[in-house]
Amino acid sequence: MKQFNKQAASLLIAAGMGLAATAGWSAESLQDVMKRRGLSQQDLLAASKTYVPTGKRDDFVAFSSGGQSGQVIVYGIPSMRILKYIGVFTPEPWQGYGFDEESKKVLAGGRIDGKDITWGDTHHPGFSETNGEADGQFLFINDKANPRLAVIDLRDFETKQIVVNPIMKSEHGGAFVTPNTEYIIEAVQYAAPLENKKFYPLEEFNEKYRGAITYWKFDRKEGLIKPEQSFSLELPPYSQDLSDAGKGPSDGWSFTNSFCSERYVGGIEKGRPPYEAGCSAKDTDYLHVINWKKAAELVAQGKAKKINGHNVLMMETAIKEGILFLIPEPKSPHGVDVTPDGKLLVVAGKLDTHVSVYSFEKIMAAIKAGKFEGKDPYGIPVIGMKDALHTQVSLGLGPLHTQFDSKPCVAYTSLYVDSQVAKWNYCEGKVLDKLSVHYNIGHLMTMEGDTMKPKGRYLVALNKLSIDRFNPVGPLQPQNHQLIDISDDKMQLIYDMPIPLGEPHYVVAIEAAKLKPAVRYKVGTNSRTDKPHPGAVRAGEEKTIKKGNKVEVFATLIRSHITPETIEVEVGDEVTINLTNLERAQDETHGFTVSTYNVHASVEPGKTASVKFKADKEGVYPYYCTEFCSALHLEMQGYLLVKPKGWKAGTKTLAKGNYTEADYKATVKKVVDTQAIIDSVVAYITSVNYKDFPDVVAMVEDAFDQLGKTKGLKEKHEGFAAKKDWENANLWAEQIWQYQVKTADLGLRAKTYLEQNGAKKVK
Ligand code: K7E
Ligand code: CUA
Repeated sequence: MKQFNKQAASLLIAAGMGLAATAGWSAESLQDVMKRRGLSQQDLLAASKTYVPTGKRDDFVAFSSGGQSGQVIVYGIPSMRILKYIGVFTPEPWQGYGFDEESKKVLAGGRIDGKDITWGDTHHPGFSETNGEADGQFLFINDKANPRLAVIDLRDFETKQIVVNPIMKSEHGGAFVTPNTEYIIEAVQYAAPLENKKFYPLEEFNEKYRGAITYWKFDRKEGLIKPEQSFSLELPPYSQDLSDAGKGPSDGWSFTNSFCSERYVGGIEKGRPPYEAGCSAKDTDYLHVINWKKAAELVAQGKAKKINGHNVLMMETAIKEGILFLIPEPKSPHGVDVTPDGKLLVVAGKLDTHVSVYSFEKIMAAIKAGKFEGKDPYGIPVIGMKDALHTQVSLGLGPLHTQFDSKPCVAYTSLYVDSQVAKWNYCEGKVLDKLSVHYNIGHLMTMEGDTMKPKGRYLVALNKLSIDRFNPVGPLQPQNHQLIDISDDKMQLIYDMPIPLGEPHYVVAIEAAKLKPAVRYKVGTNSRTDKPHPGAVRAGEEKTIKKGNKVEVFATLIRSHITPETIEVEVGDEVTINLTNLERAQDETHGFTVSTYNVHASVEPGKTASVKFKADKEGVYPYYCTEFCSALHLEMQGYLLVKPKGWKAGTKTLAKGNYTEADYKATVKKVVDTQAIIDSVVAYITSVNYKDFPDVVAMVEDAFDQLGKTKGLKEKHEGFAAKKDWENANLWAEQIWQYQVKTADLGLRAKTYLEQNGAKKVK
């Protein structure tokens, strides 16, 4: 390092940049920068609230829907730095998602009628909860276009499961979890017949088309949804929208709103007024109130009907058993949000200036007293709006979604038409503050804001249009996530973040400290099932097995070679390559691909992944590691030889290099010198309390693992030297040096880490 600084200094002097010039740069003051860049005090304050200096981390981690990309976007708050894209419904090449066999199986879970669907319209991510609080274990997200739900394990941020809704043709209101993640709620959007592939004309809309709500059973231990233990409720064709689960006093109940309870069927092409006119004609739609705990009991008692092999409680049963009620809600609403204490429900009608706050207590009282204002056309009891309302507050134009603060009674509602966030008090029903956003806000989100313990501090406005906020990139413009400081009485806009991957309808954020993702797998793990991978091998056990026309390779990856380095098959063979990454060090991922066979795997430390293809073309296909993993990364390569049928090897041998005794001696000297460096690093590491740093322990383990591989090589190169085989002598000595370089690399990294993290001398 010292040497590098000296070199750098002499380079600078050579380039004519003397000390005076350097002093000039460093003299630029904060005021100078503000002037030069045209920044105000306000800008500076905002910058200091969002800037996270190098080496520091964000307080919250956000998981955003990736909209039409079918992925999830992970970013930090307040820095708004993107941390990851998680492949969910769509292949994601970097992670090998959709290009290795393990992830293909996950995606195959999302096939509909035997067909791959390789995109998704993701809308609402939701965290798993324990006692109504986000617990950081799992994330769920829905696909509106092709009614599906996915499970992401937050131990490794990988998608583990996709399930297809058995009775819906589209869905929007997912994923919402019950307070202990007993169920994940998914509600239909556009009504259709519940039976699969059943045709009914639109004239039979009221009789044969149906809405529904599905309660997916989640098995936390296995980390999987259990379709056979899940069930649905048949609902009227009212275009059900978003849901929320009750909590605290309202636990056991769930609430779902709707927007086209007119049951209007459009047909512009036939001269009929369009859907938008017919679906907004009435002043109210219906909030659905469902007792899911009782519904689950009824299903267990066998009161459900099987539709497409799935348990469905029919409306008739739900009405008879008293578990389904409706309440009028104004007007074309978009979502229902239960307050953190579970006592109130907030509904905002897009075409009304009000938010309506309903009281769970009043709803229960009406149900208990049998006090209904009537029935809907399907016989569902309707509770009078007046009997259920707590208060109504006029907020502005186009109110959509609501989130909650850590401060009691404080809520934030998005105003789509006004392009504003309204801060208001839902207990007393008054507006507290308004802030303009850019532009046309859809959802908004506060930290853990839909749990029982919101954390306050920040709010993200998810704006549909960005218009003039960013450098132009053509007609398709990014969306704009705006960060708002909500710690004071007045909201303050502090950051604009372009989202370039799709329309993220919703995002959820969690305290970073609650997430405890692993940095490595147990060696030989299939990350998609979390079980030992049958294709895993340890160092020295690599092999290729051929049975008929099936070739299976059991390979390992470690800096900087792939074992084996040649794979020989015959044209037409079906090839499976299992790859185990033997590394233990953090972030030492290797990638793997074979030229033109459209396979790719990302093999993180400890993981085993496999790729499979038919070697249907004669020829020579290089394979290589796709992650720049080490100085000799480019050399992490090999050849797949696809030979013609019946091909016989000739007598020609591999060409030899031109090595002399002097080359060999120089290499041996290099090995001795490098060992001295390693010894000094080891002396330092063992002189301090390195065992108190788990990350360092892993690095040291890996370093010694690399060094251990030199065993026996000294005897080997000396043996060849004795026979004056300078090529083999030199190259085996060189291989020792390669292992030493990796050892030194890890050792130096460990040393730097210890120095920067205050390691203490031990006696
Ligand atoms: Cu766009 Cu929740 Cu799907 Cu509102 S949703 S904006
Ligand atoms: Cu391994 Cu590059």
